[in-house]
Amino acid sequence: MSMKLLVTGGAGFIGSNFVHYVYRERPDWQITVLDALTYAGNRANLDGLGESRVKLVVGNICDEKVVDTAVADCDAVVHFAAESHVDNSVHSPWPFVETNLVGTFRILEAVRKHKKRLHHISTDEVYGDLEPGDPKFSESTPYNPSSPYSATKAGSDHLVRAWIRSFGVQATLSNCSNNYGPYQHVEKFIPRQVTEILGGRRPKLYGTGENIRDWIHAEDHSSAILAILEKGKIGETYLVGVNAEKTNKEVLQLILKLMSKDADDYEHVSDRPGHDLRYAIDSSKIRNELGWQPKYTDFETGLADTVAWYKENEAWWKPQKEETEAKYKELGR
Ligand code: NAD
Ligand code: TDX
Repeated sequence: MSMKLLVTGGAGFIGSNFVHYVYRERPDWQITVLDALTYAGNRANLDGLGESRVKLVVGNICDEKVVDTAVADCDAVVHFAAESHVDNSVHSPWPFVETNLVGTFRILEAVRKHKKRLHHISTDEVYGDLEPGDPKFSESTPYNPSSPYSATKAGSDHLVRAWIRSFGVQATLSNCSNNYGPYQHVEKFIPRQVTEILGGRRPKLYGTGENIRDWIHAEDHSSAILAILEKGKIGETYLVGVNAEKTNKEVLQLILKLMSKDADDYEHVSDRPGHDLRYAIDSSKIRNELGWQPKYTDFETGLADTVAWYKENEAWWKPQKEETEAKYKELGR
């Protein structure tokens, strides 16, 4: 069935990967991207997509009128738009409260009014962190967020569930683990390290580097979202991950190896306040109920593709780099 999709935050990292994925996989769908083009959004992320099928509306999800007009004109909304970087949230929380909570409220009110299908994108960080031996997060893990970022994402999930229960909004939710792949802003761990090395500097590990993240390629996250949009049960939450837990030190040393550097050619910098120790996802539900399967089951292959993308796309990341490192310098990291 042909569909008119509204993608909020579609000029950001995962949103744009999703738009490219849907463009390829569903050739008769129309896509409108609603994006404020904050420091994290980039028009260039949508380059190469035909204007007859993909339209960019530059606007803020906190703006009631803009959201109402965009939602009225679509069949379904996939809601990615958010402030997404934990370090920024610890430094300056207000934009997180505004976009992640007020913005999600605006989206919910518009889908309620216009009776549209919604898929809300969330994160594993809403569950807090795990000790190394603890069982992985599942759909029934209690919420226990640690940072202003994860607290506002948790709040947005609660709003979505309340709108489902109280108003019958037709929504699904997903909570995914750490994504990597093309178009990720250089403030994030993997692109920061790769572009530091490309710029002739040493990469930077927070604290001891023993913190564990569960890595998924953004293309696999995209295929999971499409599966939920098409086959997911209204009101349900699906956790998305590919069983790829790694310490930050392991990831960094893999990057160093892929870029032909010595394994100890990096710096330890001061740790993130409140730094979550470990995230890990049990994705049995989406695999068993929706038959979803990832493509990138080997992390090193996906990481090598990503390193190659940053090598080939210096013109894309160079303009973000100086300002990003200036912010880190202020934080002492
Ligand atoms: P990103 O920061 O790269 O992109 C966010 C996009 O939203 C940008 O294009 C930005 O311009 C836009 N935006 C921000 N505020 C806006 C506003 N008020 N109005 C309209 N647009 C606005 O983020 P990302 O890493 O692509 O994350 C996308 C979503 O996925 C977020 O909801 C995030 O919580 C979630 N998520 C991310 C990860 C990850 O590893 N990056 C993992 C799980 C879930
Ligand atoms: O320079 C660095 N050195 C370092 O050791 C940076 C930028 C990060 N780190 C560490 C902190 C984390 O343990 O690497 C890990 C990953 O850091 P980020 O890329 O900032 O990701 P994280 O904090 O885990 O959050 C990400 O995954 C979940 C996304 O940014 C969130 O939007 C998503 O919800």
